[in-house]
Amino acid sequence: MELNVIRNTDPEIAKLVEEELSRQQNTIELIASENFTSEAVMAAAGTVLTNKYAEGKPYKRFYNGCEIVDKIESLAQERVKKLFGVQHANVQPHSGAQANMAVFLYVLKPGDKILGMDLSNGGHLSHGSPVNFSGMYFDVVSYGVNENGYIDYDDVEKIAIENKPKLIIAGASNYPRIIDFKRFRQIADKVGAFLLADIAHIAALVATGLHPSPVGYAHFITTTTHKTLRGPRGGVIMCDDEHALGIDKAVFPGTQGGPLEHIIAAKAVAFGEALKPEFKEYAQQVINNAKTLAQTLIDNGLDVVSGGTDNHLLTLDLRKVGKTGKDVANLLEEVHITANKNTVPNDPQSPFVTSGVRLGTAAVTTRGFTEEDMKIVGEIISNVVKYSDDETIFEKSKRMALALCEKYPLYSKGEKLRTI
Ligand code: DSN
Repeated sequence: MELNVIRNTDPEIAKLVEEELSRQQNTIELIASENFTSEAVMAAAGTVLTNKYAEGKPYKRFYNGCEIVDKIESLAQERVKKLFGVQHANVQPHSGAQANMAVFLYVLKPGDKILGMDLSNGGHLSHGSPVNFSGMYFDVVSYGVNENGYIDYDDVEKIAIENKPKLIIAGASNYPRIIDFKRFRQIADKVGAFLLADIAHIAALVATGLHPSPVGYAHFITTTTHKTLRGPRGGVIMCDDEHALGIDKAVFPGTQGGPLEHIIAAKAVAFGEALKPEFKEYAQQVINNAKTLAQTLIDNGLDVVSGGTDNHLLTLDLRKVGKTGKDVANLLEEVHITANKNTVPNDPQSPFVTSGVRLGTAAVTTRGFTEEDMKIVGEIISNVVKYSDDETIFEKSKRMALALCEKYPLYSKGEKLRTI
């Protein structure tokens, strides 16, 4: 990372950026929605493109001087269309929540009914949570998971038939199993609903064929670009040509002003990286690492929601050991592991305390971690959960975590960081 320019003009901010780099370097990052971009993606995000206003879309802008950013945004569109095999893509949404907001604006009127996954069962804020615009402006019904931690599609169908939503949302922030988009479409067709697939978490797995694609089933697909997909922070909406105009208008002028062309350039770089065959190896390793981590925790006598994982994440269920997600996430931070507390299905604790910790492997896999490393990570987590009062074990856990951080340096120090 090139910090000299900032250092010369704003040492205060430069120092804090350095501190954050050091925190990332010395932490095993298991927050399931985070990743480490390549240096090329990061560099693209820090270019002169940040100076350009480009309201509108490529070759149909409201301001002059857009001939270069037109080419950049078109390239980003073409690459993401190829990556997912879709007819149309809008790469302007600033985030996943804004991508969802634009889809809602296009298909819904205030007060219309939507059916999404309940936040406490693994859904996302923007899928109808009462504290989000989606829960305030629309009439929300929710589905969850059964006692085994799986989506019960018969139950989703029953709720849909009873409530006749105008939009059904398939997708989650914390669901470790394969999502059956075909079944969701059958349910949507039965009640005349549109289907939105929010693949923010599993985007890289879908792009590489390691998770079934919603293309051909969902009317709209939204994703973020910064989770498994390993791009800059941002969102994308994909759909068939018949909805292209409506979706584009819902993004601008419907919900956003000028697009962030520097971020769009970084998205284009990330899509280019994801189109390379090596990216599939990365995505497969993400899954292998998550499975190994889940199995190591289970072998150590701990519970994992749904008994394992098919994708990049899993949730440790702490009810049996009588600890809270909040406490364990804080303990993990002390031993250089970052993860977030998360509710488990039917959680007796509040969302501020929770009985679970969500663990994801996208970031550590970028760093180079393999199954052998994940076994060590699983041992550290198990020790922290089971023997948090034992000073010797706790200190040993810290040393083990730091040794892994040393083994896989980040960015300019890190030859092992996967850049493709
Ligand atoms: N907050 C993100 C996550 O952690 O899953 C989703 O937007």
